[in-house]
Amino acid sequence: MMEINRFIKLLSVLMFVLSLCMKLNSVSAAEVRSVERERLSLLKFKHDLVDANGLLSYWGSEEDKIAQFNADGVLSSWGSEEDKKECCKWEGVSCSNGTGHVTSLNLVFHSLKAKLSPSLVDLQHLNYLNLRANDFGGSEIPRFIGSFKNLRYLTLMGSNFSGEVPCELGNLTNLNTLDLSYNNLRIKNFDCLYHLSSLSHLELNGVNLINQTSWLHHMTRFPLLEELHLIGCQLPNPVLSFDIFTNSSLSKLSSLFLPNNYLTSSSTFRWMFNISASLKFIDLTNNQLEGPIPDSFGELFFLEDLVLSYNKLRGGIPSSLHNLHTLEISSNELNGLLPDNTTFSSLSGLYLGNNKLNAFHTQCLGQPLVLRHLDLSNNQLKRLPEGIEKLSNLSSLGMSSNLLEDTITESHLSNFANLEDLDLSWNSDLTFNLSSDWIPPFQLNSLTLSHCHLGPHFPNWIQTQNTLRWLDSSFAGISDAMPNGLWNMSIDQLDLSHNNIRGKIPNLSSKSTGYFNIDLSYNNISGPIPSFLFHSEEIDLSKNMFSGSIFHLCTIPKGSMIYKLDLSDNQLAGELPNCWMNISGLIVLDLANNKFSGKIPLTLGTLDRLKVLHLRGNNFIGELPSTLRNCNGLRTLDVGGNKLTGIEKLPNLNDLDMSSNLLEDTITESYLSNFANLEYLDLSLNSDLTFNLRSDWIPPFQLRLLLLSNCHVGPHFPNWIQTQKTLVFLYISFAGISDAIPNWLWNMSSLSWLDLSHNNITEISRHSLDSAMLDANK
Ligand SMILES: *[C@@H]1O[C@H](CO)[C@@H](O)[C@H](O)[C@H]1NC(C)=O
Ligand SMILES: *[C@@H]1O[C@H](CO)[C@@H](O)[C@H](O)[C@H]1NC(C)=O
Ligand SMILES: *[C@@H]1O[C@H](CO)[C@@H](O)[C@H](O)[C@H]1NC(C)=O
Ligand SMILES: *[C@@H]1O[C@H](CO)[C@@H](O)[C@H](O)[C@H]1NC(C)=O
Ligand SMILES: *[C@@H]1O[C@H](CO)[C@@H](O)[C@H](O)[C@H]1NC(C)=O
Ligand SMILES: *[C@@H]1O[C@H](CO)[C@@H](O)[C@H](O)[C@H]1NC(C)=O
Ligand SMILES: *[C@@H]1O[C@H](CO)[C@@H](O)[C@H](O)[C@H]1NC(C)=O
Ligand SMILES: *[C@@H]1O[C@H](CO)[C@@H](O)[C@H](O)[C@H]1NC(C)=O
Ligand SMILES: *[C@@H]1O[C@H](CO)[C@@H](O)[C@H](O)[C@H]1NC(C)=O
Ligand SMILES: *[C@@H]1O[C@H](CO)[C@@H](O)[C@H](O)[C@H]1NC(C)=O
Ligand SMILES: *[C@@H]1O[C@H](CO)[C@@H](O)[C@H](O)[C@H]1NC(C)=O
Ligand SMILES: CC(=O)N[C@H]1CO[C@H](CO)[C@@H](O)[C@@H]1O
Repeated sequence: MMEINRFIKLLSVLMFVLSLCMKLNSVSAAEVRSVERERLSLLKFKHDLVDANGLLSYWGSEEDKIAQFNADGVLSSWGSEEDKKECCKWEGVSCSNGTGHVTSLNLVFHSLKAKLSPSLVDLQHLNYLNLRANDFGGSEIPRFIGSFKNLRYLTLMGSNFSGEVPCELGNLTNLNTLDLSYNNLRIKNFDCLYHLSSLSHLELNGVNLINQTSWLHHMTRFPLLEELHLIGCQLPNPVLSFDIFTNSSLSKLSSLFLPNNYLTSSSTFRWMFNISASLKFIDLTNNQLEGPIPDSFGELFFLEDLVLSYNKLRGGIPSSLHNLHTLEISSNELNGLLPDNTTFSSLSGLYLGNNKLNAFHTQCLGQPLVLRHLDLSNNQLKRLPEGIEKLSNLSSLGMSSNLLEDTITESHLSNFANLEDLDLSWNSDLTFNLSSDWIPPFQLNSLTLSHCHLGPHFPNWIQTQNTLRWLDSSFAGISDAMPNGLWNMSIDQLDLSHNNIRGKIPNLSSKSTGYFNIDLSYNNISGPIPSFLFHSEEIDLSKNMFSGSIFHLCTIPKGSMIYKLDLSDNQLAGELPNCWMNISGLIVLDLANNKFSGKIPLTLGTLDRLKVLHLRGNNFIGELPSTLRNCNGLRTLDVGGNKLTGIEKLPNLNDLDMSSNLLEDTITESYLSNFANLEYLDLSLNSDLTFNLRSDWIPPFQLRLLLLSNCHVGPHFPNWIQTQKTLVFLYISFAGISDAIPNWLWNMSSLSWLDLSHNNITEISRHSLDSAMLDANK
């Protein structure tokens, strides 16, 4: 049997070699050997990897133990089993069609943990190496990187390399694209890289160049450079030596990305217009530019896109920029208009949000109307831009947070056939007067009209928006019933909160999708909560008139995505369902101030992500379920104002409110010692709750708030309170204390609110009286 197996194995190996030879029949034996060396070198590389995602499981063989170790990985195609012999078919590996040599290795985004194995040197025909987003454990880029003579494309972005970039990298004279971004690399010796004479695309984002005042000079040594990315390099202003300008060595540079650096106007505007006449794209976001935008941008004849956001530029936009396609100058201090003697006829995107513009007109935008995106949000505009209705090709219009006082009518909007995103929010004097049967010419994606006068009637035209995904009409003065059609729309973020919306939500039993986020809080919506709303992730229906039970919460599918459920301040009633294990992602649950009754269900204890639980102001009876102890993340538990009779130890609580219940327990040290992180404790208004704590007890917590009024605290003054140096609120009225007020109380420096009324305290020591009078005099 063994013999036969061995024979079959041998045969198949022979056939494989034969087939390989037939395929490569034009290739010499030396070539075949060198291809085989490449294959072994890849297997060696795999051997050195720790495969976080199990990616490499297919690379390997019986001899190669790694195979088992990586049983289910993505690189499962890498192996030396018979069916995996041909490494050109391995995941991420490509070969030359003619010779079979490995020419490309693409292991992007695999979180592989490794060192670069020297065995890779055998891949002499490699022209493409992409190791982006892996983890090389903070190792240095190995010197042998310089031996891949044919490499044209090299990306080590975000792969956890550190240390000095080796000089040998400069040997890659065929390199076209080099990306070393977002590692922990230093480049001390730029000179070694000067041999990279074919470089056309260079990215060094996140490399700290704070001391490289010659960075611009270095760049001029790459004469074929077309695209340069130096984002977040802490770039200083460059030293401007004469030869930077005289030898027009950057004549091909067309894209310059320099956001998040320390470049200033006085320096930048001296070199930018002279280093290359072919610049098409410039991004200087978040530098230290200030003062006016220079006219000289006009000398960059090919400039199409200019981004100057997050600087301190003032004034207006020079007419020399009239050829641009996109102009972004958000978050500056602009206060000037577009020049009205100039036509910006090719502008398709104009982003001027977050400046100090107090007027804007559109006549300079010219014909044809190519403007697609206009953002003027966060300025001081009182009027809609004159002629805005003529911008009929607009796709997005953002004018939120201005001082608009206009009345929006159909004539403003009826040319916008291509509008997709409209944001006019936070203009509290902006009014809408649109007829209820208006049918807009557009189909929006997003509509944000919060904090405007949209009401009093519900804007029915919204129902014509079949593609609407995001609707925010909160704080919009709507005082009307909701149209049923609203619930059939494809919206997935819906905010109608803080209006006066009436009516019921239809029970669309056929609807199985809810919302990412639905906020209907602060309205007057009544009737039961339909099941489909529970298919959402973040649900706020608080401060309405919803009634009925929430038992149908149990009909939602297991593994539901709800993480916030706020149903507080409604008229909901009945017992709580006991199916909380279906909503295991819940973090915030607020059912306060309803008419719920019965026991608090045991399955609440399955919510191990729960942080905040409000059940106050209902009619819950019995004890807190002991399962709540499993909610390790629970920080806030508010069950005040119910008819609960029992307490529970919940070690991680920050805030415990069980006030105004029917608690009958005796509180001892062994109970309170469980709460190491407690800051707020309210057990007041439990007339059968008794405190029995030793006078020398030292609690594990430092409270800010302690409310024990209307409990049995006395007759002795609770001395342990003197250990609570952070206490601000202390209320112990109606608590049967008859001891004298201790002196230490007057030394509690953070205490601002104190109520000891209605006890049987007859004596205040001389010292305390003095201090108290001192305090009163202050
Ligand atoms: C190599 O072969 C593949 C498939 O036959 C083909 O898609 C590809 O274009 C070829 N590549 C070259 C460089 O000839
Ligand atoms: C980089 O490698 C070091 C050393 O192994 C490790 O401590 C660190 O977490 C890694 N960083 C990242 C972002 O993977
Ligand atoms: C590669 O570069 C290093 C340092 O720049 C140099 O010493 C070495 O001779 C070069 N190797 C080859 C093979 O060109
Ligand atoms: C820059 O130079 C300063 C002063 O010489 C030095 O302390 C700092 O480490 C240098 N920073 C870098 C990133 O090289
Ligand atoms: C610029 O040209 C001069 C004279 O031709 C030369 O000496 C200098 O090295 C060049 N500088 C650059 C950055 O190429
Ligand atoms: C527009 O006016 C400004 C200043 O008034 C002037 O500098 C600019 O050359 C004019 N542009 C055109 C195109 O006339
Ligand atoms: C309107 O925008 C579309 C999409 O960008 C564009 O193709 C079209 O040319 C524009 N219309 C005009 C009149 O410029
Ligand atoms: C709304 O527009 C109509 C005509 O379109 C007009 O009669 C009415 O007075 C306007 N209402 C307000 C409040 O401006
Ligand atoms: C919602 O859509 C369904 C199916 O398209 C339809 O039967 C139903 O009448 C619609 N309901 C409302 C309230 O528009
Ligand atoms: C909604 O309708 C379904 C099916 O018609 C029904 O089972 C369910 O009880 C209703 N839910 C509510 C809250 O009325
Ligand atoms: C209050 O104290 C006085 C004297 O210490 C005592 O006679 C009286 O019974 C106490 N009253 C209460 C309600 O504890
Ligand atoms: C050194 C040099 O050529 N400087 C020029 C850079 O560009 C500005 C504006 O175009 C000119 O005024 C400078 O002479």
